[in-house]
Amino acid sequence: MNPKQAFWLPFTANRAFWKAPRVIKAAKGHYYTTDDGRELLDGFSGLWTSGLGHCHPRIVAAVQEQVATLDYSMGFQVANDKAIALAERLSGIAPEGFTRVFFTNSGSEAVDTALKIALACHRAQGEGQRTRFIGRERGYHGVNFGGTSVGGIPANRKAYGASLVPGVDHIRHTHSLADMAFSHGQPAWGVHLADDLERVIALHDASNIAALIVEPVAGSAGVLVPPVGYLQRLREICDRHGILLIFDEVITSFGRVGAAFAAQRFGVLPDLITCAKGMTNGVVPMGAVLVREGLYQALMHGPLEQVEFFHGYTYSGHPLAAAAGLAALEVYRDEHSFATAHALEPAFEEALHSLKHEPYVVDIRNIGLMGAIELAPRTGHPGARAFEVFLKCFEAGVVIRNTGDVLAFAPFFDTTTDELERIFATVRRALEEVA
Ligand code: PXG
Ligand code: PLP
Repeated sequence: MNPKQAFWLPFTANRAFWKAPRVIKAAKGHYYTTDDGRELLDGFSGLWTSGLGHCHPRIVAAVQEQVATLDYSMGFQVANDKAIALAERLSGIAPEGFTRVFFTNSGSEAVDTALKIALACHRAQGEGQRTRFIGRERGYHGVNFGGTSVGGIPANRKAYGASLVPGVDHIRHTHSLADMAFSHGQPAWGVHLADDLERVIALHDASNIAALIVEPVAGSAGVLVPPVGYLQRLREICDRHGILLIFDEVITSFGRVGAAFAAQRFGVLPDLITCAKGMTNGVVPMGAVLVREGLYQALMHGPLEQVEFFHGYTYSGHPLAAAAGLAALEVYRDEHSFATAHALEPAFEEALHSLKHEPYVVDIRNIGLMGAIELAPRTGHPGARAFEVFLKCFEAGVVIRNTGDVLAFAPFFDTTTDELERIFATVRRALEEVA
């Protein structure tokens, strides 16, 4: 074995990777620099993470100052000033009523934390039998056991079989090529798909169900945009049955859909929100669960010296991550970043949909600055065509993302029309070449 290949890459075709490694060594603004000195235009904002661009000077400065001031302090029974300040700021931009913030280090940890909060709150309210979770087909909720179990991407579940968390069921996903291909924004068709929740509730009985977890816009499965009225109907059904609604906003929060949270854009209030990625603009790993006051209060009983929620990570509220988060939130506010992102949406939509007649394109979907182009799979080799397009774009100096047979796009909030032009011209050429 070549010792240079000790690094096992996540969600990567490792053997293919090491035949022709793609290695980044620097980044600034909208561009990466590779180890062989090439400049690449980033069409995916990191990994949905970095809407403000790479190495934003204010976030860099905040992290540099923090690391020399307080590197780490014990996070259990002791707090640091930056985590306290960030929780207050997050609660300030969250939808009305989300008064409490539990910090994690990733979206996956935020998801597993939210699932545990849901169980603990039901139990504290005398409904300890509510232990089942409902997810959705094609949902992605990270890779820990809870998130993998409520997730609905078959490849992510296959290797773990019956060892996933028991008591989980899934409702149908919302995508239908026949009924909504090439929709701009929210599809007009499909609100009735929310009624599938009633089927699953009838099967298990509402009294056994703790929570439903969905992404407001499914990201990893290839940008599945909720049909008009769909999220509202999920909310109504959950309310009717006392089921908590968790919005997994790891991708959709902090400007990606032109608002602080997708809950605000779609006008639907969940009970718990998970977020990560854009919280620090991707600069330091961090996630969080935002919790409504009533749920928090449900756990705040018993003797004062007693721990109310037996859960937490060594690095929950890490001062470096919190400093990065505070700086990111300040930039979002000072530069009106969410409005900037919202303003770019029409140009992005137009550029994306201009590829409608290119070879193999069977669907194009978008909302906010999330976009997907779905390709017809190559017979016997699912995903191969999109992977080739990704490779060709990378060689041509543009970074996009492929998942299955979907090409995904996530421009920066201030990506220019020239840059959009370049991204999609590069994809167009790549599609013609794989033809
Ligand atoms: N929930 C959602 C909705 C996510 O999108 C996670 C949880 C997990 O977060 P962490 O920080 O543990 O990765 C995510 C992460 C892609 C892609 O290509 C998306 C994610 C991660 C990697 C790739 O769409 N989302
Ligand atoms: N494994 C061991 C042996 C540990 O001691 C700890 C934390 O103390 C963990 C796992 C969990 O690590 P973290 O708190 O960073 O999630």
